[in-house]
Amino acid sequence: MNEQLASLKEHEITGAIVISPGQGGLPRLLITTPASTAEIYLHGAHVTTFQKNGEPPLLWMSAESLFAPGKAIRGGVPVCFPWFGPKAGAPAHGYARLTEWNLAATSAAPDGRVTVRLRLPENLEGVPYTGSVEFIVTVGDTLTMELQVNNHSTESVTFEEILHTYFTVGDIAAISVKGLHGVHYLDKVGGTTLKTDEDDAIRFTAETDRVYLDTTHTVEIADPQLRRLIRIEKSGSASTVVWNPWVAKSKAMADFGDEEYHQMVCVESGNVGAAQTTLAPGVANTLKVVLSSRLV
Ligand code: TA6
Repeated sequence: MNEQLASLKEHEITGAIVISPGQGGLPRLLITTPASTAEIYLHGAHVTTFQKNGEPPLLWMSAESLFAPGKAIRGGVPVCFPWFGPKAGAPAHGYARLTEWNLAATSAAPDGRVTVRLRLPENLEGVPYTGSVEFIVTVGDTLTMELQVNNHSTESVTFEEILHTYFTVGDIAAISVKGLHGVHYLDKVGGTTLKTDEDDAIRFTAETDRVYLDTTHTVEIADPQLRRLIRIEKSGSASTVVWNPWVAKSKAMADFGDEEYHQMVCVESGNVGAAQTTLAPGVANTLKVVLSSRLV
């Protein structure tokens, strides 16, 4: 066993957490609770799987995803930090999802819920950001994720952040996404246009890429085919992004199957664009998302 894996093994918890090489040989935590199972890779602090007992997987993963250093994992919950979207001469959605995070702590509560605390290495080469960034994942009947940024430098720091969550759906053409009625959004398909969501729910008939502005709303995904209602609650977040690549964009992504768009939708929670966060020295903030679901 290599040295890294040996030191990681100290964080295993009998019956709750097993740490072993996952896809691509990347270190992976396999989590089992009385209510669910989950997988977290140190690469990108990436939650790739969350599934409640008796339900289909809640998180969607592409069968074409790469699992390699310096490459993003396609699906699950990419942690996009300290920027969102493309950036000249830098990786899209920031470097956090391309970096191997440190495993800081693991714990199991008496009720079986498992908590994993991951820490982004500081002073990364060429990274214009100093501060501590931790990602805390709690697995149980629900999936709770908290991205905590603490500016312990002497300068203000400004960043974007989003948990770019991919959800499994039975058929994208049959689902509806509720909770954003009346909210302004930037429509990013064919340029960027400011619009207002006048519909009672979002339904999908084409590529959809929307950045909803100044919203703290809880969002629900109603899935008639899987007979499931998914609920996305958040705090410390003013932005919600809704995305499905549809046909052309699916074909254009090497790590995304041409027909996979039928079974996924992204509902992402964070602070992007004009909602970017500025922390004064010594100040911290937390982006928190709680995912729950029930069969209906
Ligand atoms: O959040 C939606 C989005 O910004 C889309 O525009 C699309 O680029 C998607 O993220 C996926 O980005 P990625 O870099 O992971 O391929």
